[in-house]
Amino acid sequence: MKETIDRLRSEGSERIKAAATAADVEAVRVALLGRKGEVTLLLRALKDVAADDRPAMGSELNRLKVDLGDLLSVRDLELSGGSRGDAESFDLTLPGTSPSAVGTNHPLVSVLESICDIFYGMGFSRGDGPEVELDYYNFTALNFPDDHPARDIQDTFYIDKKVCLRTQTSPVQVRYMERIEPPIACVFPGRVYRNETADASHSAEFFQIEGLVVDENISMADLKNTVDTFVKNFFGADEPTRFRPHYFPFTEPSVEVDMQCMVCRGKGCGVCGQTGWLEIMGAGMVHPNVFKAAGYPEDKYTGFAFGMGIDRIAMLKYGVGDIRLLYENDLRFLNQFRGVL
Ligand code: 2NL
Repeated sequence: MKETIDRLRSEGSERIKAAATAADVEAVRVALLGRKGEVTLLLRALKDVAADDRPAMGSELNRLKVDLGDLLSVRDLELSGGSRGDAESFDLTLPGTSPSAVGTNHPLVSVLESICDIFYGMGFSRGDGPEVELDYYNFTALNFPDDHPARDIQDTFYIDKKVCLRTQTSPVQVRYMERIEPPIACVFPGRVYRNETADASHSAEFFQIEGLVVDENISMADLKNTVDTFVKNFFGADEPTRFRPHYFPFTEPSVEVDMQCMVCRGKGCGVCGQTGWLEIMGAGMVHPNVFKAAGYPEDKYTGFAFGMGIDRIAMLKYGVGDIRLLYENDLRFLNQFRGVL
């Protein structure tokens, strides 16, 4: 049997070397190692070898089988254009291929975080709460009368009679005041929902950030200074701001805050609708009824609150003309913010 093994080793490797196509290699594999191949038959004949010689013959035969298998694989690789033995084709010191699509923050998230950073700089902390909210916290505690139009199912998404998707982040602040005594300075960013048909400036979901400052002797002057500091830090220039009287159920007095248009510097242009001013937020002094709902003692505290749409702020700063672009996740849009924000 030893001679047969030696013959198969030399003949076998010659036949493998001579194989000129992948089909040739496969034919030699079948002839040597297939079910009726010469090596296979020899392995089967092992049982007839004298018991003393069997272990040595067995291991010799197995080695032959492995070696021929290796030669067949190498020949196969050579014929398909690869080369297993060519160490120079691998340079382990080359840098790896970098992944082509690493995720980034969405521009709205980047804007949200940079707005928060500015308020942290003024000593604010940050609060968070549920998006599915009791109508008590979303409306009643905020001094909305029972017949206020915002409560209508045409404006608000209801889960059932008493539960809705929050339409602003103010309910989080009522929950916060229930738990925490003044002094308070806190911002509350988050997603809010309104039952609205989407167009270039409306979306049924959008992001808002509200701020709340409560202590003894907080005044409208504190509000004005906070707003100006924010505008200076976020928009980067000394754009003046102005307060216009307004109405909200949860503040009294209430204002809308404008900043001078940073495109035309107040002269009037397409961005500001020829007015020279851009509305950036609503604000006011917290209504006593809201303090009452939160359980604060009467007449002890005053406070200001403000709310702004993060989408609108992001659109103003980056010249985005349609809010829907912020929710469609079209990479041609999103990739323009890569590394910019
Ligand atoms: C807007 C107006 C505003 C508030 C939000 C607030 C919260 C509490 C009490 C009083 Cl708990 N006020 N928030 C105040 C004024 C305006 O948002 O136009 N947002 C986009």
